[in-house]
Amino acid sequence: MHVLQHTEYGESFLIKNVRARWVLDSRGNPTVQVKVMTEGLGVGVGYAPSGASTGTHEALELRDGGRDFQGKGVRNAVDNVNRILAPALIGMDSRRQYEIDMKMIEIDGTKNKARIGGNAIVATSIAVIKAAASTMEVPLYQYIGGKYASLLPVPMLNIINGGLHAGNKLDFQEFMIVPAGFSSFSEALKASVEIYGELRKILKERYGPQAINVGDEGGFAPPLEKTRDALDLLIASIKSAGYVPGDQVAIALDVASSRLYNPDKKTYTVEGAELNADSLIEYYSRLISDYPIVSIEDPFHEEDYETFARFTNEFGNRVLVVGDDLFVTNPDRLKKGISMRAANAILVKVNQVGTVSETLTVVELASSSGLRTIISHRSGETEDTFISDFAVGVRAGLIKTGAPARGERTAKYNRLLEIEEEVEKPQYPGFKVFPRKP
Ligand code: 2PG
Ligand code: MG
Repeated sequence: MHVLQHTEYGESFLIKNVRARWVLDSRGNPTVQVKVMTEGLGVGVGYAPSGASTGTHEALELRDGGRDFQGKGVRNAVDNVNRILAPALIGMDSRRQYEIDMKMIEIDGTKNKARIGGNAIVATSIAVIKAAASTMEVPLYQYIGGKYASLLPVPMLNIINGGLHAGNKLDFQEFMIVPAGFSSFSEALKASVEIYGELRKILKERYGPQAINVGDEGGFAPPLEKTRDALDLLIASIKSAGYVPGDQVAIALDVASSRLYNPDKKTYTVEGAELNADSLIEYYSRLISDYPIVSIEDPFHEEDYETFARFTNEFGNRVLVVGDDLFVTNPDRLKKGISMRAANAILVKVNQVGTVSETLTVVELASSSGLRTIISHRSGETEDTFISDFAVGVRAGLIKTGAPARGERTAKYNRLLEIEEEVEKPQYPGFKVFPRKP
């Protein structure tokens, strides 16, 4: 409403100050933090998370290179916020998220946010939306989703880490438990924590104390080599905690298969064998029959829409086929995926595309096309809990944010516990967000 803009109330939303600095992420690497203040004394703090298994088509994370921080410094990204973005945003209405995000994109001028830096832009974008919510004095999830946003997400907890996230020989990157057979988020989280505790015990007994070291996302990184050994351990831990695999707790995988792909031979290296796409489908098919698997992320490499589509056609009524590196939260790549029916779910990471507005566009596009959305952390995270509020705000129904361990992961779960208590009538969708109960 036009009138609002010119009242005192409207003026309180004007951006008064934007300030960036470097802080540390969960791997101890520098990252960008941005604080935005409004005239009405609203404050929003945003952070850039950071991936290890990044998709080729992601927004560019601007790193300084050189000797400082082994080349991982973010001085340029921080300077770009303070010197270029700040003067452009000061005086703008913090509620005009889209306008602000488009302004940053225009200033950057590249396709992948390479000049200003995807890390600089995403931290600023998140800080702006938080500052607006804070000025309005509503919780962020309500600012995004309205007064009645009350759908808590089903968590997918990565409790055995492999691939690029761990120093073991597991080919698949993530082995997740999915506590879908409960009636509330807190009960589901409680079960997950108990299963995590049982897994710790079992690993220590079988493989010794070294086996309970944790990887980047708080999951254990035991010295395993075989996918089925990891899956058997999940089943054993679920049972040992007193829960029923499949009925109460299911399993999800992130294969992150681009890393296993050999483009010259067109094969994937899995447990020492060279598998072509067909053999890999066969391999997944046996896993789906033998274990209560409800979701497989990036089963094929990031350019192979065709095999994704074949797989979704055959198994999409049994599992979520999730595009992460395939879609990189990019509207154009998602559109292509939708037209080819390449997947039935998308992993959503704000920093892959680089702004809150573009992420909202992707979520809307996915939901309106019948795809499930899973809001996701990165392997390099901070104490920021933006994604918890975002997941509730957009009614995603699913969140992936690591094991129930390490502060940067538990911060997200803790925030969801808080939201569950705060909303009037919290809902937990359980197995409804999956094609079927395994
Ligand atoms: C993934 C993510 C998060 P990264 O592949 O899904 O788990 O990992 O942040 O390293 O890309
Ligand atoms: Mg992934």
